[in-house]
Amino acid sequence: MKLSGTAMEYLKEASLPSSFAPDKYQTELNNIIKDFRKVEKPDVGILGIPFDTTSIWSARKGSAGAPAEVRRMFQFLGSYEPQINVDISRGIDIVDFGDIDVLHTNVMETYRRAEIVASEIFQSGMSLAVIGGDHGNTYATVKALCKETKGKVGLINVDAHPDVRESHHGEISSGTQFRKLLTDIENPVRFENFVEIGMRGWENNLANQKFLDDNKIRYITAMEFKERGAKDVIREMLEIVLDGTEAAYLSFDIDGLDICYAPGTAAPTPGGLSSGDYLQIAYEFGKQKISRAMDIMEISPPFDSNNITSIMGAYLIAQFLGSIKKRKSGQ
Ligand SMILES: [Mn+2]
Repeated sequence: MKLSGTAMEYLKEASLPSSFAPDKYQTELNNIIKDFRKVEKPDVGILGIPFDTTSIWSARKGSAGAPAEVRRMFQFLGSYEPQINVDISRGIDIVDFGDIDVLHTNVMETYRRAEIVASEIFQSGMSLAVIGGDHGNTYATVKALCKETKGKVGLINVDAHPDVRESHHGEISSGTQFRKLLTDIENPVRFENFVEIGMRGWENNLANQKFLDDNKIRYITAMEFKERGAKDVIREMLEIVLDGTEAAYLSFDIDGLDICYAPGTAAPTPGGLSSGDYLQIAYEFGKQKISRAMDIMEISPPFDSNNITSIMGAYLIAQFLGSIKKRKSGQ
């Protein structure tokens, strides 16, 4: 596929590691993902945003390194998942767009670049998996989808935190993006099409809670998730995001996972969802006809332990790819 000269100017090439154990019966994920310029009409693409300038948890920054580290973990993945019986080695065209050429000293210019590239990708009709970066980057990519659909976007945030703070000194950060997407852009997401899942923990504050309550935003705490179970919560989640919308977007802050599944993040939080819960959410979401994008934010490799958090990122990408294959093949 072709992107405009402007979009090409804002992209940097990213590399995938080569295969480690050739086996004629095993197709590795890295050998399935193609350069976007070489596939005419891809089904789904991967885009990195290596940018963590707006991280409000500055003591544990490092998510700018996540796109490279998550891609590095692709080398451990093949093409088939027995639980969902999906093989992505054929019947689906997957491409890598590389990374946004970010400017670490200029937040709004970086978001502008990400928005331009994401807009062109969405205009082509394909789906997109984004690897951040701090969670502030979600502002740019959701904004692109809102523009494309005049705000008819269903939005899910799986996160320990609601990220609906008021802007810090008027500026956006990794704690303000959802409030801005709901109240402060040209074609905002409607409150009734937004749901937050996994909220918990002592990093939170009452002012944000009041914003959710005042605007009747549906949030499902980690405790409620565990009491009801994944299946029931996912059913409600889909009802909210598919109601009168044209596109749906799933945003994962990796800290929605329990601290034991995601130590490598800015705000590791006890009492959270399991890795299986995350995979189930990604899969059930991706199977929906109007699911257009998923992002994985806040993986911070410098604070990771044995690559646990980065492997989880790679798994979520693979799961999303698998769900799109399933949708495509009508299985
Ligand atoms: Mn969070």
